[in-house]
Amino acid sequence: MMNKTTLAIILGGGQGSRLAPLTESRSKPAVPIAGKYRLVDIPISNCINSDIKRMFVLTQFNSASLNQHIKNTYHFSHFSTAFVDILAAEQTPENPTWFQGTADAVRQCMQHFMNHDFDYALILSGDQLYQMDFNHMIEAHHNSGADISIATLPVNAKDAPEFGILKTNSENFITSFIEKPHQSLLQDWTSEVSDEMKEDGKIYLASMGIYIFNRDLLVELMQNQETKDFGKEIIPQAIGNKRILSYQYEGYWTDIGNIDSFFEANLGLTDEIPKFNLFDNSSKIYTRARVLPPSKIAGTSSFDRSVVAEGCIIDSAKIEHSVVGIRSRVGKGSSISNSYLMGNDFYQNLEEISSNYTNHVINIGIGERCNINYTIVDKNCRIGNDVQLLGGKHLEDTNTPLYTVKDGIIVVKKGAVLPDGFTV
Ligand code: ADQ
Ligand code: ADP
Repeated sequence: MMNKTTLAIILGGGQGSRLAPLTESRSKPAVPIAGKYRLVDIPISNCINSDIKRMFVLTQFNSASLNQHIKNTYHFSHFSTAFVDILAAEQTPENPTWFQGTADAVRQCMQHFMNHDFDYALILSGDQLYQMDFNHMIEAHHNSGADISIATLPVNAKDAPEFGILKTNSENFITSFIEKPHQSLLQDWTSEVSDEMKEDGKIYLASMGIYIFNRDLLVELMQNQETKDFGKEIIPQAIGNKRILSYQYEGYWTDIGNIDSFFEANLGLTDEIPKFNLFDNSSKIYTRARVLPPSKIAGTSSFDRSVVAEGCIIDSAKIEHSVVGIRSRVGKGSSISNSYLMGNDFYQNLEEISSNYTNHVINIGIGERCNINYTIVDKNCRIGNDVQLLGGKHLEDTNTPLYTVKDGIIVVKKGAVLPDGFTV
C-alpha cells in the first residue's frame, strides 16, 4: 500500500444564492437533506468511509446550526488525529474581503492546512450527492505520477454547459479544458466513452469539481493572488504545464446546487431502488445521533413511496412520494404529495399546544385538512388548517416574506406561519 496522507478540504459554499431561501438563515452546508441529514454530511461521510479523517469545511458564513451540527456529530477518539474543522471567511489585516471564489477560499485558509502533515489535498464540493471511495482516485493519482487529478464523468449535451468540460489523451491525461461552454461550442468537445454512456448521449467528459493536488503544487499555485477560482482559472491555466489526470467515475453523482436539483435529489430517495442508497452498510451516511422516539402514526393514514424520519406524529394523513423529516407533525385529513417536509428542531409541550388552541396561535407542523403538493417546507413552520400549497409549472417565480416559488416548486421559509386557509 502507498504510504501517503490526505487532507480533505470541503468547499462548503459561497453565498448559496441558488439555494435561497433555504440559505437565508443558515450556511449551505447546514441545509437539511433527506429528512435527517445536512448537506455537509455527504462529503464528510464519503471521507470517513474512505478512511480520510482530517477535514476542513470552508464556508462563507458561519451559522449556529452548522457549528452545532459539526460539534454534536463528529466526535473522534482522543487517540486519533481525526477532526472536522469549520473555517469561515474571516477578515484579517491581509484579507479584508470574503472568499472571492473557490481557489480564493482555499488560499485564505492555507495557513490552517499547513499546520498539518499531508501529501495530497483532496478538494471536494459541499453540494453534491454521491457515494464514492476516494481511495481508488488517490491510488490512480499516485500510480500515474500526476500533479493534479480531477474526477470526471460523462454527461449529455443538455447538461454539459453547466460543467467544466475536458478532453484527454490515451493515458487519461487532460489535454484541454473549458469551464461551462456555451451549447454552440459543444461540437468540438466530444470524448470517447463506453457504449453504455454513448447510448445515453453522454459523450462529453465533465469535471465533478473533485480535485487532488500534490501538496507542493497547491502551495505554489496559491501564491498567485490573481487566480480566484479552480474551474475558471487554476485548472485551465495548469493544462499543458502540469500533468492532470482524468479519473473517470460512472457511479451515481448529482449536483444539488439549486432548488430544482435539490428537490429532485430528495424525492429520488423515495424510488423503489434509489440511486443514492441510504440503506447501505458499506457506505453509511453519518449524521447527528439524536435520541428521538419512533414515528407515531394514527388513524387511517396511508403512505406510498415515502421516506419518514424519526420522531414524527402523523394523524390520519395521506402521504405520497414525499420525504417527511424529523419531528414532523401532520394533522388529520391532510394530504402531502411530491413534497419534502424538513421537519422541526423541537417539540412543543402539551401545555403549549393547548394554550395555543385557546389563544388561536398556530402550532408547529402541518394543520388539519391541508393539501400540499410540489412543495418544500423548511424547518419549524407553523401551517394552519385548510392550507393549500399547490406547486407546479403553472406558478411563476415569486418571493414573499413567507415563501418563494422557483421552477414551480413552492418553498415555505424556515419558521413561516401560514394562517388557516392560506393558499398558493
Ligand atoms: P460549480 O459547482 O458551478 O462548478 P462553484 O460555484 O465554484 O462551481 O462551486 C464549487 C463548490 O465550491 C460548491 O460546493 C460551492 O458551494 C463551493 N463554493 C463556491 N464558492 C465558494 C466560496 N467562496 N467559499 C467556499 N465555498 C465555495 C464546479 C467546477 C466545474 C465542475 C462543477 C461540478 O468549476 O468545472 O464541472 O463544479 O459540479
Ligand atoms: P437537530 O435535531 O436538527 O440536530 P437540535 O436538537 O440540536 O437539532 O436542535 C436544533 C436547534 O433547535 C438548536 O439550535 C436548538 O437550540 C433549537 N431548539 C431546541 N429546542 C427549541 C425550542 N423549544 N424553541 C426554539 N428552538 C429550539
